[in-house]
Amino acid sequence: MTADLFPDTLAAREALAPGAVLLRAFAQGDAPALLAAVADVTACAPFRQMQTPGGQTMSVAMSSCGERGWISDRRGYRYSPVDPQTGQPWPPMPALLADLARRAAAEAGFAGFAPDACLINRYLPGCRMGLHQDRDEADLSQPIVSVSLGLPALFLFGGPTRGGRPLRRPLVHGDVVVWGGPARLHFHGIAPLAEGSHPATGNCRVNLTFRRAA
Ligand code: MD3
Ligand code: FE
Repeated sequence: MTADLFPDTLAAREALAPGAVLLRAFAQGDAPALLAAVADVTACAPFRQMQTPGGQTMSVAMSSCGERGWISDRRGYRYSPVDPQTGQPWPPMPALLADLARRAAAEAGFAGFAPDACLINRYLPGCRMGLHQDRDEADLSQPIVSVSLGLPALFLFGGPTRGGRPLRRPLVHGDVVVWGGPARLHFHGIAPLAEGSHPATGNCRVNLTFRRAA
């Protein structure tokens, strides 16, 4: 249905906030190849639930590809060139992923985006991500591109401070959002994932976030 209304070449664009551009269904056509690439990456760098610095286990399972991967443990949040679980460099970022991120960023006005990190988040029903800021990247003038695949999620979008009621927005299979400019440091999170089944992923949601970490 959405594919007919908004083919890849003419994705619906919606400004969620200054600096935050939703490109609805932008990745829909590429979704099968993206998920195949994710399966290749996670065969080498398996999904794992990391520890927060406070000692909690995150409900979301994560992996990464590219020159850097985001990690969390008792020592803090950071980017690492090596997967601490395998001791090996993260798998290279598949060209299809890097290219999709570059095209989406350009569409939102960020020409020349060259991500060196792709964080892969896997949500099973009940998994959530509390409100947080993404501020572990060296150059905060670079945007973040996020791609939603599989089960829908309720995205929570706050402001530059922790206070206030966040906006709630569904993100569905194939949606791409580019977060830059004034939205780059806004608080955001994901409400607990509802049970469900999606033809592309089964019982889970996969989110890719492309970053320039170093
Ligand atoms: C707004 N992931 O990995 S993607 C994360 O769906 C993260 O897995 C969520 O938040 C997920 O850090 C949300 C949407 C997103 C990503 C980065 C942002 C929104 C953002 C950075 C700044 C502002
Ligand atoms: Fe985030």
